Amino acid sequence: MGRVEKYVLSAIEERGAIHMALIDPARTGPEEAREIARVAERAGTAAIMVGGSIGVSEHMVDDVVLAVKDACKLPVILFPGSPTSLSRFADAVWFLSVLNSTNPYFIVLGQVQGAPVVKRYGLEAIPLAYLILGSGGTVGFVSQARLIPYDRPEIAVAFALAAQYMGFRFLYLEGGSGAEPVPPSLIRAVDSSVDIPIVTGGGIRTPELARAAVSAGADIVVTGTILEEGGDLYSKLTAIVRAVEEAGRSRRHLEPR
Ligand code: 1GP
Repeated sequence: MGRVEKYVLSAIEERGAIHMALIDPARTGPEEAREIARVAERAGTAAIMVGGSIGVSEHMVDDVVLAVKDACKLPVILFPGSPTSLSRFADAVWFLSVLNSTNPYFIVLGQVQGAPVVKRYGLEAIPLAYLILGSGGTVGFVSQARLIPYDRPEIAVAFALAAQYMGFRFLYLEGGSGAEPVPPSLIRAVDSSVDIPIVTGGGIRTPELARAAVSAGADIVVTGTILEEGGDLYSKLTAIVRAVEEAGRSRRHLEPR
């Protein structure tokens, strides 16, 4: 296990649950990314994810990653939508497989194309099973996912178990950027069936939604869209980070901070 994965696991253990900020280089340029990273670090975000499912080139990822690295000390974890959006300047990559895609490209062939690049760039690869649920948003469309309906938790549980038995070390329950968040009842069903840490994101815009996801069993909450909307980012992020960590600590019966 690499340095970033160890950091992520120990941050979950210490804080109960953690927040990660997702920057999509197709929607956020390096200058804005620099500001988001600075604020996110101050607000208590644990790591910065960089990636997007459409319109992202390696050059765009490089520029954003370099800006983020310059602005803060948080680890940068790539969240690639394709093998052409890897950056040699990042710390790690969610080495993800869209397990419920109908197209083998998104399950394994894109990964085959990207793996030698990951090796050449010396990126730490963190194996992640990626499930797209609900309406799935753009990523569901682009990755040709057979979307798991929100009222079919048993399907999500079966995928999650398969992911764990196949050796994936993290599981991402994705509702799609800007879409309806994954329901807490579904997160709870998955959490009670598997041991690997659960990441969730898609449509989480308020501390209440973040808290509900963690209380149901999410270990990592990812937000992207709210970072792009302007306003008082520090207050927004602080409130979300606090909600995530409070819910995590109480779920794990840790002392409040
Ligand atoms: C998308 O889950 C992430 O992959 C983030 O979604 O943009 O809705 O926060 P949002």
